[in-house]
Amino acid sequence: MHWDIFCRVIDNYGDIGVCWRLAAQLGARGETVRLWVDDAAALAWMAPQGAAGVQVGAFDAPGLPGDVVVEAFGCDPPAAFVVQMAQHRPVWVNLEYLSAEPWVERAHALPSPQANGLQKWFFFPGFTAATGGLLGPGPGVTAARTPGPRRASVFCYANPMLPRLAETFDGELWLTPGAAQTLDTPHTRRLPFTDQAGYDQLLADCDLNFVRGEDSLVRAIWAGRPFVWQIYPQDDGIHRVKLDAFLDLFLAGAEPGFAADLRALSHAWNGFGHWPVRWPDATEWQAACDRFGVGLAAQADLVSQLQNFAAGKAAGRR
Ligand code: TRH
Repeated sequence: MHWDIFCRVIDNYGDIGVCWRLAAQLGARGETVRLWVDDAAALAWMAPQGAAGVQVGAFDAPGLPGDVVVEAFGCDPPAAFVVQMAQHRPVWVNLEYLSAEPWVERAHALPSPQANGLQKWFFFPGFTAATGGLLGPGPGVTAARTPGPRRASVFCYANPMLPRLAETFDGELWLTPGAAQTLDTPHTRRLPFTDQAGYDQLLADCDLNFVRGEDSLVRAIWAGRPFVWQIYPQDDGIHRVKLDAFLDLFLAGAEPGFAADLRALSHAWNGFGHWPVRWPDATEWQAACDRFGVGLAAQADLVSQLQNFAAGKAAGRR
């Protein structure tokens, strides 16, 4: 099928990061994808090689609609394009932000009738079988860690706990560009931006990963190493609820002492508490990551679900 993906870059790299992964994974499965983005600057380092089957174009100058239109994060395709959609009648999907909150299961795949007679469908990524799933791991990541001292990668927003991390982490901190690099100690290493495959490899190559936002969280899960998540902060404070919803899922069945320690560390890293006295137990942490990753890998990934969803809706209309 021919897919049009619309992406507005609001902030940071997650909007384009998620859209690029989606586009590239669809392209790898033989779909034809046009990614319409209002700011493609980050693709220069995130995806310098491009991807098979994927073309990138300007958000406000798309061609005629193909078979499926994916509007990322409610970004509203240009009005003239929506007029064309009423004529061409593609399947129209609003790909929403990732959240572990329970209501996502109820909202996933609901219709949203539009004024021009078209139907738009909500598509919610998520961590449980009743959601749209997660963008799967990229190919080519080797799980083997290169030798060397214990190390943690750090990708974060401005974070007052960075000095506490530097004081208490026993090993090297590998800092990605941005806020993490405000830290400067003898045990830090400053990394350049890499492409997405390089970032995925970095996560597999570290003993612990500090990740942020949406896409790097999912990458950390697939990397299978212990991780701490800094959630994207929202003015209304709802991010705390979302963080806890995720921790509830991640820590289900975990040993209670370890669960309390990881929750305390996650809260501190997100500005909701004091830096804890204890690091979570490494063995329990690894076991929790393994359990969570195995469970998720057994579920249908987002691209497969989206392909099936779009094909089903297209067939239903005939
Ligand atoms: O950049 P982010 O903080 O993006 C955020 C979140 O997605 C958030 O949910 C959203 O609401 C907000 O943007 C607007 O974090 P995220 O989602 O991890 O995106 C970073 C992308 O950058 C991801 O695809 C990984 C990629 N990346 C690289 O390719 N190379 C690198 O060196 C690094 C550090 C990241």
